[in-house]
Amino acid sequence: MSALLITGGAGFIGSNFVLFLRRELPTLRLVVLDKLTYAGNLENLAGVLSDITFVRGDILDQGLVDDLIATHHVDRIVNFAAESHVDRSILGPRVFVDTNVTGTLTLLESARRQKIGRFLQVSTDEVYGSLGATGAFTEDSPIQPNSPYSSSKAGADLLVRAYHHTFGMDTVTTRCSNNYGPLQFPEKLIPLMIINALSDKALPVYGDGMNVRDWLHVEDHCSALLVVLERGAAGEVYNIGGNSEAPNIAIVERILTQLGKSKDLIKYVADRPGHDRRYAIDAGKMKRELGWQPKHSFEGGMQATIDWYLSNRSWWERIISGDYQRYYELQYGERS
Ligand code: NAD
Ligand code: TDX
Repeated sequence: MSALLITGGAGFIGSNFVLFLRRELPTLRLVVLDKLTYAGNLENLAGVLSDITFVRGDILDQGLVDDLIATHHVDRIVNFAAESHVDRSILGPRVFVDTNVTGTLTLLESARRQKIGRFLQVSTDEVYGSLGATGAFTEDSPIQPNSPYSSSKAGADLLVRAYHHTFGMDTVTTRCSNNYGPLQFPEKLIPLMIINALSDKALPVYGDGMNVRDWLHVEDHCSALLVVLERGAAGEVYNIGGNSEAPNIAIVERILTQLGKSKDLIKYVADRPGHDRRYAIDAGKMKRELGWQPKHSFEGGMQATIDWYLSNRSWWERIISGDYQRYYELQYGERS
């Protein structure tokens, strides 16, 4: 019987996708390959580990990927595995190219040689660069990445495109806006601010706090990915977004209000170098061609997310007690 290979399935979106598939398609065989970097957490999959095949390993390991595909009769791959944090890509870009570009190439090569049925590349709206005050990214917007992270994701997207055009591989690429929801690693804006507020620590807002992101609940991203995996057209790109734009400062204030904490905790700090001003996704193609729409409202989704972090303290307390502490010092220690 065939299986779906999910790479990066112990991270934030990947683990939500595994849990989502177990609920939606319980008979589908899942093989998860994850290196368990600082961002990968096997605890995210604790409830389903006995129902899936989990392999700790690197997407750069061609022999391992070849073996997994052959042994488990993998016929489709969804690639989440990546270095995903923009600030880390500014501190050290090399691993972003290794994992995001060369890692994707490694998967594509195994997929091509073994004639995989479909390859879904999970990409990001950040490959399009930054918007002015109006407009939204469509699938035809130029690729203009501005950070080492987004340029490495763009590099991977271009390889996926080339494998379709040159080798006739069945590939689909999704470009999603900012996700939020349960199990998000606390280096990202929303969980970082929730946890700092709960700990009465300063909330570090970059620049003037008016950079805009377009937020989508992670479960809506998962439902969109399944639709693209099953019904997307080969060689196509699909933008995924929730039509929920907000400036960062509004998100931070919302979190403080919901937690009953003082706005005095907000601390404006030095801006992120090359900080993209605004992202907004036009997800019209997903709606027109595949009938997909998000289900969560931003208000309800945020309320539920804050509640999740309140009731899952031990999950994030274990994370922030370890290696993450050293990154936090490096990233925020000297910032004024
Ligand atoms: P994450 O950092 O939480 O998880 C990444 C996972 O990949 C981790 O489990 C990690 O251990 C694993 N990984 C890293 N390097 C690996 C390697 N060499 N081999 C095998 N596994 C490896 O990231 P996320 O936020 O869940 O993002 C998942 C994907 O979605 C990424 O490709 C990201 O670019 C994309 N994306 C994320 C967002 C977002 O808002 N988080 C939005 C759009 C697209
Ligand atoms: O401490 C902070 N203070 C702050 O003001 C952090 C961590 C972030 N920010 C700002 C920077 C951004 O404008 O908040 C915004 C969101 O930042 P991140 O959570 O780091 O996300 P972003 O840089 O927008 O990228 C995210 O969305 C697209 C994901 O991390 C990527 O993986 C995804 O591709």
